[in-house]
Amino acid sequence: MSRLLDNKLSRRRFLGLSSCALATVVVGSQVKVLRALAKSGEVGDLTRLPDKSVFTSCEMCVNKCGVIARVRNGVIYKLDPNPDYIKSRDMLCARGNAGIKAMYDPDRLKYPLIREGKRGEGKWRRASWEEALDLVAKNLTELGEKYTRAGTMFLSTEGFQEHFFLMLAECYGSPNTVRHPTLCLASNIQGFGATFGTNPTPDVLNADYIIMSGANRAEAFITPDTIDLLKGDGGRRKLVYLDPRFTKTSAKADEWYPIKAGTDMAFILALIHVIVTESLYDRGFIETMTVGFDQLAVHIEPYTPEWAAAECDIPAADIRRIAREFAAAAPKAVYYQGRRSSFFSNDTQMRRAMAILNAIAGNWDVPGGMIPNGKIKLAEHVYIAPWYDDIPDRLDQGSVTYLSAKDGAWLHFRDRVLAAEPYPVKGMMIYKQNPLQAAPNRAKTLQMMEQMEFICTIDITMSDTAWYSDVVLPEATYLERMDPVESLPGILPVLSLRYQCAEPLFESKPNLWIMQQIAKRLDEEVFESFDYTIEEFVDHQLSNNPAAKQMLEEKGVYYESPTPVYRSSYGKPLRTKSGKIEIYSEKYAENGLDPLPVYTAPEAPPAGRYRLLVGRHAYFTHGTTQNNPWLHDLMPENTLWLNTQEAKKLGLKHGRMVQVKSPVGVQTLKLEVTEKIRPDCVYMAHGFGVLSRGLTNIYGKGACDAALIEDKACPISGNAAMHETFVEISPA
Ligand SMILES: Nc1nc2c(c(=O)[nH]1)N[C@H]1C(S)=C(S)[C@@H](COP(=O)(O)OP(=O)(O)OC[C@H]3O[C@@H](n4cnc5c(=O)[nH]c(N)nc54)[C@H](O)[C@@H]3O)O[C@H]1N2
Ligand SMILES: Nc1nc2c(c(=O)[nH]1)N[C@H]1C(S)=C(S)[C@@H](COP(=O)(O)OP(=O)(O)OC[C@H]3O[C@@H](n4cnc5c(=O)[nH]c(N)nc54)[C@H](O)[C@@H]3O)O[C@H]1N2
Ligand code: SF4
Ligand SMILES: [Mo]
Repeated sequence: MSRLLDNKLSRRRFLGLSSCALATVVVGSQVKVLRALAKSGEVGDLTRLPDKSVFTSCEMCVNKCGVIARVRNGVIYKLDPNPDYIKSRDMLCARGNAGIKAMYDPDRLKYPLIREGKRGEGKWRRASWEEALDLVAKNLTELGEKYTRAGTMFLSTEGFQEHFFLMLAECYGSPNTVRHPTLCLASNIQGFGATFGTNPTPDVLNADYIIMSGANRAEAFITPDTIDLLKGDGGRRKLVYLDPRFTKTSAKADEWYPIKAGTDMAFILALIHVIVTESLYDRGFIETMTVGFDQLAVHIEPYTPEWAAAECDIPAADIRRIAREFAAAAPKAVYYQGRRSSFFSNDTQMRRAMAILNAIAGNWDVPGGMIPNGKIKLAEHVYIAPWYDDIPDRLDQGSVTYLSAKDGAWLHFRDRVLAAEPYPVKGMMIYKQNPLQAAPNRAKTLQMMEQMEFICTIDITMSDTAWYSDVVLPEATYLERMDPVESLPGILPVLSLRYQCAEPLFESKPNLWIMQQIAKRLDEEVFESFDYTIEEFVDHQLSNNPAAKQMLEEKGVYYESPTPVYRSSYGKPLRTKSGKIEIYSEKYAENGLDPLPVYTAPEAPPAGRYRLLVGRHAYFTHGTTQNNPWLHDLMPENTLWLNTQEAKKLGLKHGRMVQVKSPVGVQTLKLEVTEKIRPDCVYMAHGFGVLSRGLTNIYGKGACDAALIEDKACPISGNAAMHETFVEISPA
């Protein structure tokens, strides 16, 4: 039989499952996956030429690399990179290759399921789509009557079919969409947005000097451009890297500083101090393109390198030298902001400091600088959402200074649900989000879910969140769907199209179909907005661009220029209040916020406790790929990184089980004694310690960071502050 399945055929696992009746009902039997595949034929001799090659795009992480699926007899036997796809070109990372196993995974969701026992007990009944969808529509209708339509929240995370889910929320009439940005990058969007009017992308391949802090690019952007970047370009480009941990990026950097966590702003303000006091900035650029430099010059006076050195554990001489080198390389010099900014509660102001340093280097929209993202336009999807008179404001309205009406503020929203303030929310519709792993303080998320009258999750696996739902609907995986065209922004913006590579296995269905079926049951008027096929939808999206349609068909990707276009923002007002780059933010001053970033030191870990850090691991995407059979084999569980000297002090040996206790939870996992982390921090990879017995590879393995992290947040953007939790470690 094919390599696609051999992983699951080990006798141990097979027996393990068949001896557990509950799990068998949930995940279906392994034999059924084999049968489904057998029906579509053997994979056969892999040396023969493939029958069919289909363009798609990887859904294993946000990067969306270009993929060509090789298909024989209806079975996908290999995923290859699409060489025409500029960013990913000739490679797919480990997760991208393992995408095939997301489809041929015995643990995948196969049928609609309806909960039988208590929530989280794991007793499920296989249901027909008809019955499951009727139940969803009935609950949505009843909840709407009881609590208004705002009484149901719609949680979702980026994905090519997310549009239809957000449309359902709007057409149903709930303002309460709660998306991932406040667990991810909301402070970056806010901090850079307040300065440049947008969150730009660093042009790393053309930069001569890069300072990267709070971003582990070698494990978060595992693409050829990262490899080009890390190769160092014959010594032309210098990479200075700041991370309390020694990561894969540290290994490739020219200089690595194990900065004290939470003090990046001190380092940045000191760089600005040197550049301003030594007049190393770009005067002409500052005069024509920015506002507020004079206020900055006064503001940074106290922030000397000597002061910063004591804060962030980086020698003053190095800070001074790095500032001079950065300024000398400018404008081909960038302070790289990364993507995730859910670190500390001062995150938005810290990102402002990053943006200001970039601005005074004059690196705006030039080669090697900070480039505003281009985006290729698609024909707009116009639909009419019904109007309901009784819909209140968002539940989290007013909870943070700058609330995104589309994304909400995740942790604030949860607090208001728990307080039923200002109104009750009793229904949850969830698409492609797994808050029981992703949102800090898992106990609180469970509490929120417990008080819900109805929870429906649409997923491809039995995630922890699905496990605690009432109805679970199986979406077809990305390889089994045609998806809408996605316009991916960036320095090299592209259009990406996912063609269907294989028939959906079992009874899984694409999200568009699921949304259509729910809409139809809710209201004929609502259904009108969903009444098209995916092919018709794609044709409409491309109706203003026949060249794009042709190139997508021929190459699986469309771009207008294969090389970056610079200076397109010059001569036009930026999307800030003044139309210029705002070093000093009037907007912030008017809102009672510091108009220039003011440093406050993070709380130090109390004696005997350690700061818990989270961050990317190259094999895994968030809490979603740990159970994937191929990736699971690479790393079957997570460990707690603890510095050697601290382990000695605690008398704890490498490999022993330890208990990790925070103010909100306790977890147990294996200790990894290592020099790769500062003595005041500990780290664990994300996505283990699951609650769901439907994830048979990882259930019972490792520990869950979300169960330990306290729910603190940035008051400006609402972004979660995931690195402000201190933990105690003791023998388990
Ligand atoms: N402790 C901790 N928490 C974190 C982070 C961290 O590093 N540590 N990272 C944060 C960041 S940056 C982010 S962006 C968020 C991400 O967290 P989430 O927004 O929850 O996203 P994922 O964890 O990717 O979960 C997505 C869910 O979608 C499912 N899924 C995958 N593909 C499909 C599909 O095609 N269709 C459907 N319907 N479902 C699918 C997966 O099985 C999974 O259950 O987590 C944040 N939370
Ligand atoms: N392999 C993989 N790639 C991914 C993802 C994934 O889950 N897996 N998720 C994608 C998503 S949604 C996102 S948002 C991005 C996130 O990717 P990145 O933006 O690179 O962010 P992280 O890896 O979460 O965190 C970066 C590093 O910050 C370090 N750090 C912690 N505290 C501090 C501090 O105070 N100062 C400094 N200087 N460093 C600190 C951590 O140790 C960590 O190594 O990755 C994307 N790519
Ligand atoms: S980086 Fe890896 S997982 Fe992410 S889209 Fe590319 S191939 Fe897929
Ligand atoms: Mo993210």
